[in-house]
Amino acid sequence: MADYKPGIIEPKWQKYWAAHDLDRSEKDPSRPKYYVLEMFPYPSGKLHMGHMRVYSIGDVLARYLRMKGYNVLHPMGWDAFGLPAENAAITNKVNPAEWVAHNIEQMKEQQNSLGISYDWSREITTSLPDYYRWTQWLFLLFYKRGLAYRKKSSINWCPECLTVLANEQVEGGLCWRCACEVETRELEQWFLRITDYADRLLEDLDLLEDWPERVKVMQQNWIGRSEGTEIVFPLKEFPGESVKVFTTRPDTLYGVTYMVLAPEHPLVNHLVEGTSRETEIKSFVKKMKQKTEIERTSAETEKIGLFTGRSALNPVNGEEVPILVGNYVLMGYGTGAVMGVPAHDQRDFLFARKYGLPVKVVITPRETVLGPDMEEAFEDPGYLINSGPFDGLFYEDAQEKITLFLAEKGMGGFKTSYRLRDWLISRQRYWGAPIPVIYCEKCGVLPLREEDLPVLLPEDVELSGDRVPSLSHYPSFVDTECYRCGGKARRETDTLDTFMCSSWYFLRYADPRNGEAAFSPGEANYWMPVDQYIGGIEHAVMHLLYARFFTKVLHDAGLCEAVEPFKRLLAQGMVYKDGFKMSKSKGNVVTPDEIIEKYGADTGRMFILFASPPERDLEWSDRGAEGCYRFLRRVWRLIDQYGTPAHPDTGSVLPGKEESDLHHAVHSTIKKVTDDIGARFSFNTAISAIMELVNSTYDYLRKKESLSPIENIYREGLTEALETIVILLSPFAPHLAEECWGKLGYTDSVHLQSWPVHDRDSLRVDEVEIVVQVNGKLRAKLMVSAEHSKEELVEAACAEEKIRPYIDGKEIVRTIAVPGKLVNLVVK
Ligand code: ANZ
Ligand code: ZN
Repeated sequence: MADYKPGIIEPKWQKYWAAHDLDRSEKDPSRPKYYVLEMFPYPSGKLHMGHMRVYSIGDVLARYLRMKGYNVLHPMGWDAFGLPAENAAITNKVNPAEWVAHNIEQMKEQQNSLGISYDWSREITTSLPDYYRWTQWLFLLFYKRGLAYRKKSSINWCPECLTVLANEQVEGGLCWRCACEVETRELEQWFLRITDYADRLLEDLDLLEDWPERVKVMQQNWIGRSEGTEIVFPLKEFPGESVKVFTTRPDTLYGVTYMVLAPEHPLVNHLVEGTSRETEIKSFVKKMKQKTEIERTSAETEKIGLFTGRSALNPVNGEEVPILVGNYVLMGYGTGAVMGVPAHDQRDFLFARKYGLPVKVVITPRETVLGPDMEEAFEDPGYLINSGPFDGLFYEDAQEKITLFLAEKGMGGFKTSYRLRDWLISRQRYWGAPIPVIYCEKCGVLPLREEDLPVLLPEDVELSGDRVPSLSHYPSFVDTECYRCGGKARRETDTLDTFMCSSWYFLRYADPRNGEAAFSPGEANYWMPVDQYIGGIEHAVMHLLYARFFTKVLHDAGLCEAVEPFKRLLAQGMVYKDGFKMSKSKGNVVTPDEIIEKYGADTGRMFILFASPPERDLEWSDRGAEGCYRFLRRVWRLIDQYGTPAHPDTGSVLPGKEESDLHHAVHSTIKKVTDDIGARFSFNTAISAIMELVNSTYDYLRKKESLSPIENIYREGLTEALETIVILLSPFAPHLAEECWGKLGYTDSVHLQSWPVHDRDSLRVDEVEIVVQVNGKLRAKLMVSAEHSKEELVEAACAEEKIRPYIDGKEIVRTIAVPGKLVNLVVK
């Protein structure tokens, strides 16, 4: 009897699959397509368990769907630009391009040793000119469509990484990468006008039925649409001039007792110029500009205000309100100015108490009248008082009436504000795609022409200091000629944010070797959208939002039919060990290499998929891995012993009760595994179903063997069981399954087999149809096991898709279950 030796069979089959191009995919309109995509990695050089988990999930799907008859696209590539490569290059004194190339080779080898079925003919690397020329081309496309622009702006600057960070890259005032404190600076920067797409990015979340709700909520909050009113307050000391505020509570306009401007508000200087407060205010403004928004607005930060000595006039009653400058008002939101209503906003209430500003009640619940001794703001719904002609109105009606009144007087109107800002894409770093723009002494800012692409990164970089100098240090790169006037020009030396590279890579996979275009619409439209995208929750906002934005712009440009890039999204959980996230600093890392070495890739894949559903966190356990290894060995022995033709084949026995039980086990397993993988990604339960089938098969053999002679075996039934086990196992343990398939006498690949279909008749024996009623009305019929208990019947009824809409969000007050007949759910 041969031993299970993954160290020998795994490399053997990996070579075989590669030599036979088993995972190649071509456009084929005659077959339904399925695009499975795992987020491409940054080429750090080493795969970790998190990688192994995502790839295992993607690979099970890809292999399963191929066997189901889909034309599957399952590509892999490298998100290779960015800071880590640059830093590693400095540390190791190697060129970033070389470092990246070397790491890619290593990681690819590791991926292959896991038996992941990628179509390597479609591999892409974002730092190679054949890719980044199209990233540059896309920048030009955005520019032509008015979606890329340059402006001077105060930006988040990381003093450690020496680069600009997008707002999304600042977490709690700290750089997301190096966790050092972020500063604010003024620089000319390139932006993409993502705010033009805010509404569509928000509304189209509704199209994404198969995205996790929490990811959609995160995107929603990030976009942050808010409907309110803009109100114009004339300035008392400067007739003809005014300041605008954005508010969601125009109904409280009569309760305004002060106004606060953001430190960066353009009016601040003007208001205090030449007054006694000038110095104090200017130094406050300067100090505030050095802090990040997050710091300034966090709940713990004390709200500070300084009086300017100037006043504004309330447009509805002409009342004078003092103007302050405050740390908590942000220039980037609304208009950068707020009206203070201490009686109805708790933040304003605390602020007013602190600075001795009056509190004026204008909203009251019907019965009570709130007095001046109130202890907190009244933020609830109510009716207007002290509000002139609007007294007595319910607050919501007042919001509309007051806004219309203001609009009529030309003093305001309805307004929608967004939290989302335009996307800052320039980085002052070497290792990125150069922004394809030149500055001519005569002609000014000029985007390059398509034929000038790619703008190549210079390769002879200096690796002496503590960072690779930015492109501005390479005169041979900077100095150029203007294509329009032939005069002297200078190249843009900023590079593109790497999130731009990853915002369209899924389209490039559709047509990766195209030298004439980023991709051809024919290929893209066949493969897109990605049917299943798999990756970490850390990309819930930035990457996914940017990719959605790019897809919409490309759609508008007529280059792709899809309006959303990712039909279905799976955010996989984290990998833990001993209760902590696996990390070098915790010293609890288990590497894929160790696992392959010890048990083989198949065991590693099985354990990862068996230990926890994909969205949940996974706790690594050596015992669990050991268990999976033992299971695979058990399968191996089963096939080795009974699958080989060496075993006496009688073929003469007729099927009896045992045989029909085994047949039944085979088909109910097929059904369960198919449902679990295909409909629910419930890989762990699929694996345990296969384990049970292996047990049932051993049970059958044991019973038969006890009735020696062993010729009692019904060969046909046993073969069916063994083949089914091998095929069902093949997406999970592809190498072992391939080897076993050979032992069963086949010469083709198990991965080219069709996925089995369960035999309905064999299951019907003990399945019965029941009707499900909700409040006495027939809503569905379903097939259930005849042995279901009352509880199981109710459970099955509640889980039925057709029933869900009738019970979701309702309370089930009573259930009636009659086995073999019906379930009635009484809901309220
Ligand atoms: C007066 C008022 C009275 C407000 C009241 C609220 C309650 P959302 O819903 O998030 O859009 N605000 C406006 N611009 C601001 C800025 N740049 N920095 C800080 N705060 C700002 O919030 C809108 C509310 O946030 C606005 O409505 C404004 O305060 C404040 F009883 O105006 B409100
Ligand atoms: Zn010129």
